Amino acid sequence: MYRNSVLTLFVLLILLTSCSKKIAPPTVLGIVPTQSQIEWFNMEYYGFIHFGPNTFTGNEWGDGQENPKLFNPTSLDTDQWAKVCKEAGMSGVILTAKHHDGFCLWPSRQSTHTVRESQWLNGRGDILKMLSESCQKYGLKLGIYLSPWDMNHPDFATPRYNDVYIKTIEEVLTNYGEIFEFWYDGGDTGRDGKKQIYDWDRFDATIRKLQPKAAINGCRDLRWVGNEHGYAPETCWATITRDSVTAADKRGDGSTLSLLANGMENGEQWSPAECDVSIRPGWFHRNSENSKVKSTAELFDIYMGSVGRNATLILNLAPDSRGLIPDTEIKRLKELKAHIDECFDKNLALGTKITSTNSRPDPAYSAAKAINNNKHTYWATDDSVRCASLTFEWLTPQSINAVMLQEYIALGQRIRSFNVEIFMDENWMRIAEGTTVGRKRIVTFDRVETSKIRINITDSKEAITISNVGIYDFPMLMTVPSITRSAEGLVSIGSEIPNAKIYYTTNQSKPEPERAILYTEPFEAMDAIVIKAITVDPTDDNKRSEIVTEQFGIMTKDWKIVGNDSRKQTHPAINAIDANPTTIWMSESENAKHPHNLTIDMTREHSISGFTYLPRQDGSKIGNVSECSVYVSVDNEVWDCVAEHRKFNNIANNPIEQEVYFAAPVSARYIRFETHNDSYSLENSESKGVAAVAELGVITVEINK
Ligand code: FUL
Repeated sequence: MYRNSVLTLFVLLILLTSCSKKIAPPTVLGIVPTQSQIEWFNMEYYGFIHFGPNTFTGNEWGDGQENPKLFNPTSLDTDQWAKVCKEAGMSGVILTAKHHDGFCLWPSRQSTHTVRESQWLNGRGDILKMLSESCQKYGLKLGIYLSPWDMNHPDFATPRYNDVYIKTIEEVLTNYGEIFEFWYDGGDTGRDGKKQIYDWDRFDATIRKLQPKAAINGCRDLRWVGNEHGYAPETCWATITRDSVTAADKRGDGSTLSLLANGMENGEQWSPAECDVSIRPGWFHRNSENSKVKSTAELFDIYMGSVGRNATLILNLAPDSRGLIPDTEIKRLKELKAHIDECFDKNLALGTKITSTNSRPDPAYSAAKAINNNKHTYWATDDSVRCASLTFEWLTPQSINAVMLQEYIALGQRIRSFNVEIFMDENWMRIAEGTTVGRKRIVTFDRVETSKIRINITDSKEAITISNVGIYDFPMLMTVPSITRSAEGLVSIGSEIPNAKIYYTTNQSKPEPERAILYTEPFEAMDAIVIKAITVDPTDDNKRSEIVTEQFGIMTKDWKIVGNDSRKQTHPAINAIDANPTTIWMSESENAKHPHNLTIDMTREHSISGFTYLPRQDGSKIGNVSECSVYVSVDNEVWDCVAEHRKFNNIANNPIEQEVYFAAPVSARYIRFETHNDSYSLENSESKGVAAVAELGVITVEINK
């Protein structure tokens, strides 16, 4: 009896000691983020505000010479900006306190080009102060964009400017509360022979001293994702080596952008991608783009392609000349928020029976930690295990179409690849796969019904850590139809929603089912045309998408090239009018020098009010024209210049179609495009002088606003 009690006590003791024995967390071999970097990453989705003299001139970039009196918003209200951002589900907002034109949205003592010199509030306003107070009021964090490049400051391109910029940093970082992010902007070295050698180390040190928690962009605490469309690539590492980016930039071989996009698996700095994109084609408000505000479906796709790919999303809103965010944007943002909420409302992984093929031998790292709604705990495998699965089982079959994974990034980013399988007909069937995971990875697939799903991590740099798994049934979003026109002039309208009805108009009226044409088959449109269309739910006429507007110019099918100064054999001039944006005209790269030109015969006279230039869309910047002139003629002999030295300022970062309107419509049969500069030459003088064109077109009809 006594012997038995002693034995029991002994066994109990052993059990107790083994239970309390803590297993160490996974070893860390790579780079991990600091607490502030994690907090920044968790901000996930925030706003950008571009506002300044450009809002009043219609330019994408000003030149610093604009009269500050132009800046005069009639009803500026930063409370409205903050409210809109808050209601959109954003966590903060970054303001272009100073854009490249040098105009300061606060009365800076370092400049004479500020709100103080404007008419707005008789020069007594301070937008930074107002926005900082509005952010406090609405519970948003504030960030600051301060362009180092300054086309106005008289000291720019002298060593003195570095001191000016530092004093400017000091002003914005001391007087306006806590700042969550500091946005340098790539920063040009200058124009017209002006070169500024920036003292980045001193700039960084000043920011760190004044706002130690602020994340700095430019491959410091975060990096630009390498495009302005708002998307991160599928493989996206949160680490990068800044020196490698600088070296790639110097080589000028075009590898910088993919390096920024993908990051580097073994990068030496923690610097996740931030996806910046504007809700409109341009960064600043202009009325001509009112019909081009991104649809809710486009915005949701961007959200999935950024937040869902281990990056953050900074979505730009451009207040108009009243100083207010327009209603269309507000409507889209609210719809986006409602859709995101609906998608993630019910995590079907919660409450499932979860098992794993491996876990560290400590309940603190069990599979259940991946679905316990606590981001500080996580499932982790043994140090030697780099490939393991989590299986989830429901009692009754569930409809699902999306899976979300989150690594426990405090221990670094580890996973290289994964896939998702469901159990069907006694077999595992793969429904999705992916590469990196990081802070958040969301994959979607066609809706399936299943009672068992398995997530296989197939490769990881170190032991696997997963802090959260979500399994969802995303509701359908009524996406807008897509409208295309073939090289033969046939217009097709399609929808990704099975059996959806599509209604359209060609007279610029609203495509309401009651009045519009029901789309049944492709139709011919050889002349310029504006098509407005909507998708309607096949079973419910009241469920309608937003209206999409597509504008096509005159068909270029019969057009001829009648003059061209230079071409590469592989890139003939005809490619500029072949209605195929993937083929380009490119001038000869040897001994290249602007101007280059291309003369088109439209074969008959048209009344034209402008022209369009589509830069190359293949990701390369070489040859994208940043300055051009346009001439027209009725007989190919007497020429009129209708656009002189027009600038496409942000074309290097945002190569979207450029529109140039003439002072008044002109009648012409011939049109000549003359290039003066290319965007690539700003960075890489060796490739200076090359011109490239994906498509050229003319504008004959204007869209009704
Ligand atoms: C770019 C700028 O040149 C654009 O104007 C815009 O501010 C964008 C966010 O960054 O580099």
